[in-house]
Amino acid sequence: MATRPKTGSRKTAAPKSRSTAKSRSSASKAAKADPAIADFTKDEDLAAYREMLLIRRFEEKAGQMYGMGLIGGFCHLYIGQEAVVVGMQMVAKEGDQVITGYRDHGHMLACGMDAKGVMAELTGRRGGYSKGKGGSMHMFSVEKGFFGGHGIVGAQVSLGTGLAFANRYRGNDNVSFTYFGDGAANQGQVYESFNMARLWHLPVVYVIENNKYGMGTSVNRASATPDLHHRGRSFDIPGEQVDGMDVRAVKAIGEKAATWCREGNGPFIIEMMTYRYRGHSMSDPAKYRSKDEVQKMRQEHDPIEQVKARLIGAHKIAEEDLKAIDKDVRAVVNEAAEFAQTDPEPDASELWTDVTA
Ligand SMILES: Cc1ncc(C[n+]2csc(CCOP(=O)(O)OP(=O)(O)O)c2C)c(N)n1
Ligand SMILES: [Mg+2]
Repeated sequence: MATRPKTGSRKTAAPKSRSTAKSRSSASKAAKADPAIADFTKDEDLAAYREMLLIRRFEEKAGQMYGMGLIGGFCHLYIGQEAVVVGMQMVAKEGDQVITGYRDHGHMLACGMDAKGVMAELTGRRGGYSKGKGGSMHMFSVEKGFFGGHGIVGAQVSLGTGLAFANRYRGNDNVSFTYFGDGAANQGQVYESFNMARLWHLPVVYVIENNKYGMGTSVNRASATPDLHHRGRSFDIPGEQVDGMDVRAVKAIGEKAATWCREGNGPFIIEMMTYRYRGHSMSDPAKYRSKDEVQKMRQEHDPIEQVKARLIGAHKIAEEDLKAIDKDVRAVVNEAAEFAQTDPEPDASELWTDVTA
C-alpha cells in the first residue's frame, strides 16, 4: 500500500511509482473491513436533523419562488437526498474541498455557506455568491471549501480530482469530496480521472449520488452495469454501496473513505443509494416513474423522518423541541428569501466584470 509523502516533502507532482502487485490488492483490502453503522449520539442526531431540515426548507422555498417567477434559468432541487451531503460533511475537516454538479444548493448549505447569499444568487441579486451573475449552478466559496456548482455533466469529476492533486502536491492530508450522479457516471472523463487518481493515489472520495434517474431515464435503462460502486474495478479503486437515505450509514462510510484517503491510499468510491422527490429540474414532469414510487420513498425512507423518529424515540426529545428547530430553520430561510427579493440587481456596469470566456 502506498503512503503519502510527508508534509512539504514533495516538490513536484510526480507520483509514487506505478501500482505494484501488492498495491493492486487495495480494492479488496478496503472492501473487507465493513464499518459497523454506529448509532448517533443525541447531539449528532440533533445536528443532522437541523442541517437536513435547513436544506429541505430552503429547497421548498426555492421551488415556490421559482413557481412565482422570482427565480429564472435552471434550478435543480436536492429534496430527498439531504442525508448524503449532511452525513459526509460530518467527517470533513478544515481545508477539505467539496465539488459537485448543478444539484448544488444542499452542498453549499452543508459547507456552511450563507443561505442569504445562495438564495440571492438564485434570484440574480448583487448579494448572491456570484454577484447575481451565476445563478443556481454556478456558485463558489473558497473560504468554505466549496468549488461549485457545475453544469457540464461529469466535469466536476476531473476538477475534483485536480483538487485532490493539489492536496497531494502540497503534502497536506486534506480530501476532495467529489460528488456526481448516476448519469454522470457514464461520462468518459470520469474514467480518465479514475486512472490518474489511482495511479497517483490522490486523496479523492468519489461520491456517486445514485438517485436512480438521470435527466429523463432510469439508471437501469441507461447504464450497462448499474452497480456503480464497481466502476473503479478496472483501476483497483475500492468502492462500496450504502443506504444514502440513512445519515448514520453515510457518515460511517464517509469516515472510512476519508481516512483511507488521508492515509495515502486514495481514491475511494462510495455509491450512495438515494432518491430525489422532485423532477430532474423545475421543468421535468417526471413521467419516467410512478407517483406511487415517489410516495413510497417519502413514506418509508425519508432521511429526515428517520432522524426525527430516533430523536423522539431513543433520545426522548419532545415534539415541541423539534418544532422549535423547524421554526428556527424556517426563520433562516424566510430571511434569505426576503433578502433575495429586496437586494438590488447587479449594476449594468457589472456586465463585463468577472467574464473570462
Ligand atoms: C456533458 C453534458 N451532457 C448532457 C447534459 C444534459 N444533462 C444535464 S443533467 C443530465 C442528467 C444527469 O443525471 P445524473 O448524473 O444522474 O444527476 P441527477 O440530475 O440525477 O442529480 C443531463 C444529461 C449536460 N448538462 N452536460
Ligand atoms: Mg441521477
